[in-house]
Amino acid sequence: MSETNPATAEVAAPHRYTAAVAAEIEARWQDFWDADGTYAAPNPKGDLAGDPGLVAKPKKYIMDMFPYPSGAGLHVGHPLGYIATDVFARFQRMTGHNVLHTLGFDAFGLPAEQHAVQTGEHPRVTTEAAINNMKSQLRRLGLGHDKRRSFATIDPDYYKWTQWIFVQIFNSWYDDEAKQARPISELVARFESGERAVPGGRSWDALSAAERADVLGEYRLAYASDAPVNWCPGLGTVLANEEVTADGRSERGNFPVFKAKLRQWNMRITAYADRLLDDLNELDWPEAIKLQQRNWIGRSEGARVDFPIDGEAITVFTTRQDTLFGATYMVLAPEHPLVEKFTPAAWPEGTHDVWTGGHATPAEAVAAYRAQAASKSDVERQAEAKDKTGVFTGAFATNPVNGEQIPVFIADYVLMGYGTGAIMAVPAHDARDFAFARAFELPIRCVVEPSDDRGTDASTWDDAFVSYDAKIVNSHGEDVSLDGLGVTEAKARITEWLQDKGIGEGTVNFRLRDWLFSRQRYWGEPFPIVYDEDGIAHSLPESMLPLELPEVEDYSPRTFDPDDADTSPETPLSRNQDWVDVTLDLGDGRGPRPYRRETNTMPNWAGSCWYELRYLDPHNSEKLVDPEIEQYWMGPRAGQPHGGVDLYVGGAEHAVLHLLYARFWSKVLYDLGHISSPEPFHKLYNQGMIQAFVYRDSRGFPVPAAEIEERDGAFFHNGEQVKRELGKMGKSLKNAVTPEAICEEYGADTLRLYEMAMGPLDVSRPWDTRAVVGQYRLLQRLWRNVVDEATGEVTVTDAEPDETTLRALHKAIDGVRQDLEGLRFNTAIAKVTELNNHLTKAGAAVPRPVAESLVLLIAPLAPHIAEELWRKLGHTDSVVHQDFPVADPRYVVDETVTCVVQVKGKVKARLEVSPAISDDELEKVALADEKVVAALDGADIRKVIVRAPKLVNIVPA
Ligand code: ANZ
Repeated sequence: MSETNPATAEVAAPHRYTAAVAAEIEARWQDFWDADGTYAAPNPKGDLAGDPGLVAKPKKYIMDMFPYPSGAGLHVGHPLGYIATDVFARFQRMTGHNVLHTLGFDAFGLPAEQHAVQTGEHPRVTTEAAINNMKSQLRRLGLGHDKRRSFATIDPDYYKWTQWIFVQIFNSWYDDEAKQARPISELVARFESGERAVPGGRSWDALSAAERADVLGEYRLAYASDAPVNWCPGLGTVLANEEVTADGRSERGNFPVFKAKLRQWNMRITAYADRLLDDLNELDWPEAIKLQQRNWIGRSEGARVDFPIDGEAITVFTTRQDTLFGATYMVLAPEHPLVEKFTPAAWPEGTHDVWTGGHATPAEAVAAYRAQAASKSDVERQAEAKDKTGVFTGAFATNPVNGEQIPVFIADYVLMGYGTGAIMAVPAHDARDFAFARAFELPIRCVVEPSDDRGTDASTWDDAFVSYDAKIVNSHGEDVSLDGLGVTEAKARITEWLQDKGIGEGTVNFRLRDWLFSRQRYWGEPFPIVYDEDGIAHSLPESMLPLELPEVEDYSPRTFDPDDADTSPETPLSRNQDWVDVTLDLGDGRGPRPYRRETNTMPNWAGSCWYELRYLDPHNSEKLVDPEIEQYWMGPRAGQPHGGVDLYVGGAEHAVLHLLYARFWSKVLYDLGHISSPEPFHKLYNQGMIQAFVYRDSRGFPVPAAEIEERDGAFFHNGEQVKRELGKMGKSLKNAVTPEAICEEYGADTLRLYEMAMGPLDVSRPWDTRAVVGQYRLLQRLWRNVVDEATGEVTVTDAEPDETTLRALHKAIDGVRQDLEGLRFNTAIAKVTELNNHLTKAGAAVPRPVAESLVLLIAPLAPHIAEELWRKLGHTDSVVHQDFPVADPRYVVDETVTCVVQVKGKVKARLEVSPAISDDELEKVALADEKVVAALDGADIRKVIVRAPKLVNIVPA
């Protein structure tokens, strides 16, 4: 279609769909939808109860990963997922569902706090300003959110319940027999009655309050402990492992991170390792994400084996107990508590020089090596490629299967936090042990028969032979032999033998660690915890929640010289004395007493661990969530045995932490009877990223993408040629495009269509502002098919649609329905475009039922123009709750074409086939035809020439 000069076009076509018309329509319908409550999803009860007719429908709960309200606002890359869920939600509304779709804000966090540190402005002020800015940006996109259900995690009404959940977790323990969390009071009752022995063997009555608190601390699902943590003096805070880079520095700020022991809150997520793993099977998540969760949880089946030493034992964890006869030395983590105990005063007679590291005594060698290891992160210590370092402790332990005395080393490739912190080393069959044995001239003994031609003399090998599917050799002792067994049988045999002897047992080990749950920050949820004069932690009663953040003078944690490991954290909250030291009556019968508040705050993840529940019942001040309402939206049902949100869309970067933490909290709340769904998100979908072109000048600096000129495939900025590459969109790369800019130029419906048309939703794609106009033209043609551009009158006719139009319409309906259901929005748009083009080409007034169906088809994608045209077509109720068109199957089946089949150049058969049939398919059909078979009469075929769909020519031999 030729472009007309816009100036003259306006005169000739005053009612054309233009950016100005779009702006007017969009603002008007957005106001209407808000005032009308068009997107309000009724609950079965409570203050959001409404329309029982709607509640009787099947529900769909469609959710986005909520945004952090950044001061920079949104660029066009951010709303990709929000538009997608909106299209899907609108489609579900039109196919008979009561749809819950809303969006809140994940608003605690570091950027606002850092801004506060720099400017003294309260983080709440900047955060709320950012929220308001984002809300207006999002409103302009026409997202059909139930705004009554929106909230921010910083709202005291919200974090009251985050704190309340913390209290529930604190006051529960994991009952390994029942495999579920239970109230800690039940455990106390069992200790009191003697039904369960108190660890340490004393009676519960005989313990002091502090001793009892210590015992319970070993069971609580939220507990404080002196834990080795990642202390970052440069940031003044402790970091989770995931926040530390592979080279042992802070992900944010790039400061050194040290191992230190600090009293910290932890969540016992490890108690749920098995359930977190097993329940993944029932979830409709991308396999890649499930795999990442499985790896993170890291379940290993193996054995614990005791190696006797000086009348005691060092216990190792191994997944290869079948290789016990090949263990020629042991390694303890440098921090292992038994190291001192077995380290002799002097090097034993004949100690190898390379084993001592040049130190005069074992104690000296150990101390020096420990200092060196402490400065490295776990990841660095485990790096495969690195040279293996370590030192002999001077001690020998006994290999229990053959009585051999084997030397005990410390080395940093063994981590204290995994297994037992001690290993038996089998250098012939483990790559790390092999490298270590070579470096320290230790014996290497083959016990798994190599499948290649290297032979069984391991002293001649270049690397370890690693196999789980081979025969065990060289493995017989006085009363046990594994020779000739496969790996699996050997594992079973030796485990049984160890168990019989009482020196080992089969065991399962997890890579997952407990979740470090405190931060030395201001802008987070305060802990609902106070300490009494004995230092015992008590949770606050519900009546004291929310515990609001106090005002403070200074928002910064105290930071230190980044390289000074001998420092410890000081929290911003601890500086408000009036808030910290309080007299309270906790309602526990002890009356008013002085307490000191916990001054750490919760980590960023806390607020996003349960927000899917708050959307359900957002104003409930009595309960976390009303059970009936939770059951309605989240409860288990056919195909969703663990319940959960029907569709959760967000970036793949949240594959592990957020999703794992949220799953954990759901399980605890489920165990304690507060909710009916043990999983928060039934179906998960990761949208791709919108990328953008970055233009760099000759010095490599990005120049503003908006100022680039393109000539013959080259790019210029102010006359200078620049280089183009693909990168992230954002301010720093000077290529951010705001949704407002696109809305202004074309309207929100065009922006929505463009983002959805760019490609499959889960694939990343480059933004191209110049291509947006394509979708604008689609909407202009759509408009023109319904509205006369000169008069503004509706042009549809009451004449019956012809057969080809009916076919085009019903094929579109059928395809668009399937595409929207399958989140294939790009192909849905292609089908709508095809139909629209068909109508444009037909050139005549569009029959009313066809026009109406077309408007309904595009309504989920471009809701404003659809609402406008729907009303223009004479309807008085909103397009939002109309039924989505259903295809008439008579018009969907393909018309057929006649295919001529020749044998030796003579026509032998005519077949009715689909015009879309492939050459292969057509050949098969032709060869199977009775008349063709008869004509061939068993002759061999030399050649078949196929020209689908019309001709097949068979040449017999
Ligand atoms: C002997 C052995 C022989 C091993 C062999 C492997 C191969 P996954 O599968 O990841 O659980 N290991 C145990 N604790 C360790 C620690 N704290 N630090 C470093 N390594 C540790 O790995 C289990 C294996 O990793 C264990 O099995 C142990 O080495 C090592 F041919 O024991 B194995």
